[in-house]
Amino acid sequence: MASSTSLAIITMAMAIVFFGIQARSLPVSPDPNLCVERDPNLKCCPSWMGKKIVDFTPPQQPSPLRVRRPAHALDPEAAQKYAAAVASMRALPSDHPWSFIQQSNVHCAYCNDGLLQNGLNISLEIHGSWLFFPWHRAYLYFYERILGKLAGDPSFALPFWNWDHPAGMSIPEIYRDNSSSLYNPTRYPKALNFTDIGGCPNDGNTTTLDALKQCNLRVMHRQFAAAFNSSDLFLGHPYRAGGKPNPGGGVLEWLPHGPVHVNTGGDISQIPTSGLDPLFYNHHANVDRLWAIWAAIPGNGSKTFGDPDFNDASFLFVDENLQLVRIRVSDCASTRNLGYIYEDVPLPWLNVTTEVQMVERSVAQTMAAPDGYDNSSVVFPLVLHSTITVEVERKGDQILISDVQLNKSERIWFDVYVQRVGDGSSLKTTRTAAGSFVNMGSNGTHEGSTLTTELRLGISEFVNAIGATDDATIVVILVPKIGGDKVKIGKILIT
Ligand SMILES: [Cu+2]
Repeated sequence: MASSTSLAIITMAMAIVFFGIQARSLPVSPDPNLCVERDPNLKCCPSWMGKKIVDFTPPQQPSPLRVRRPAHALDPEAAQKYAAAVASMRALPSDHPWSFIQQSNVHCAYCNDGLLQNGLNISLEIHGSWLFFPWHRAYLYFYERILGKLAGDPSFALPFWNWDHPAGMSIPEIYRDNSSSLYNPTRYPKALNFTDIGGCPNDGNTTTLDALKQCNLRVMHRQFAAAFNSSDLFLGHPYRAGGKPNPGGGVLEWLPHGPVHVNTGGDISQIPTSGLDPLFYNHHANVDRLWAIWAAIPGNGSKTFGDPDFNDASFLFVDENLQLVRIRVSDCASTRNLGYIYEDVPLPWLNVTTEVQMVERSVAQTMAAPDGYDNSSVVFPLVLHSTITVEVERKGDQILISDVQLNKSERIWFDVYVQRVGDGSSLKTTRTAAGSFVNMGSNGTHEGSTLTTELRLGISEFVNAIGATDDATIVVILVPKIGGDKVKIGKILIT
């Protein structure tokens, strides 16, 4: 009797310890008093350190609902008002929290190892995890309201760069006039003609602009398909207080988000300086819009806000009343809650079919033995000096490329293809791109830290496309595009 009582007590104590640990919530939040200047040339700690903090309250209804419109379709009056507001922002003293430079610094401080996690001496990083979408939503919210204040227009709405529509697949006109506040001289001239959202380079191989745009639509479709039914795939991996930065971004953060930055060039192509290009905010408005589209798919919205460490993660921003505001991820659950919506525009990528390439076996199987794939020649971990081809056992419908090691400041880009294991006699085999890994890097503005992250891609649609639905193994091909010799791959699994 005595022993069973003590057993029960021990069990209870263990349960308390166990559930106590389980229940301890660990949402990420910034330290309001600490920021480290990592780069003397790019002082980006915000001017609000140490100020009194107020909790966010959503805009009162019925304040006007702001309607964000595509930048390429903005009427001249709206474009003029927007440019004038950004000009007012640029004219403010550089230490004013609303100034253009301070607005840019906010992004830099949250991503260049500037701000620290509250009470912990660890950098806070808002890229490469589930914080990516909500942080940028909150950031644009305050940016838009400050512009509205400067414009004297409470219904002012930030336009979005509609690069997922053929009409928006280049730098919109309103950003091109070099006398406008919306101009930035560091962009690549070639981005004026066409914006490659990832994998559709204007390199002369694709003959017409229309063909390039169709390629973009296929990429857009592919990326959405790779993430549409999973919040982990779409939003990115959990990132809790005390956790390592960059546990792994969502599929769309890698691409098209990354390539649109990189391919536009100049300030916007590097994380710490990207806020110095006005186009940055409109690029991110489109990223935010894609989140809203994804969340509207039945079932996805509720998947998003289940974990208290996600819901309660919080950020600090200066608002349009010059208050320092703490906003939680749960406040960002819907754009309506934040007083804005996106104009409904067509989604021409929605019903595009997944592209399957026929590849000469000799090209596709450069590392393969005549009777199959010789995995023994690929030993992990490996540096991605050149294309690698591995046959992987298929346990599920997600590719996991894990223990990807790189320096945060380096620009890295590799593509992932899936290919059917063909019979030995066939001369051709089918393959399709399943996604990409893109780290924008910071071009040495700050030494950067080493990070270990992972890329996860949903592949059911691609497996169907190559006709490998019943296959027990799939061939995975990694093709380095930028900085392959600076990235190490830990392992590849299909889980
Ligand atoms: Cu970005």
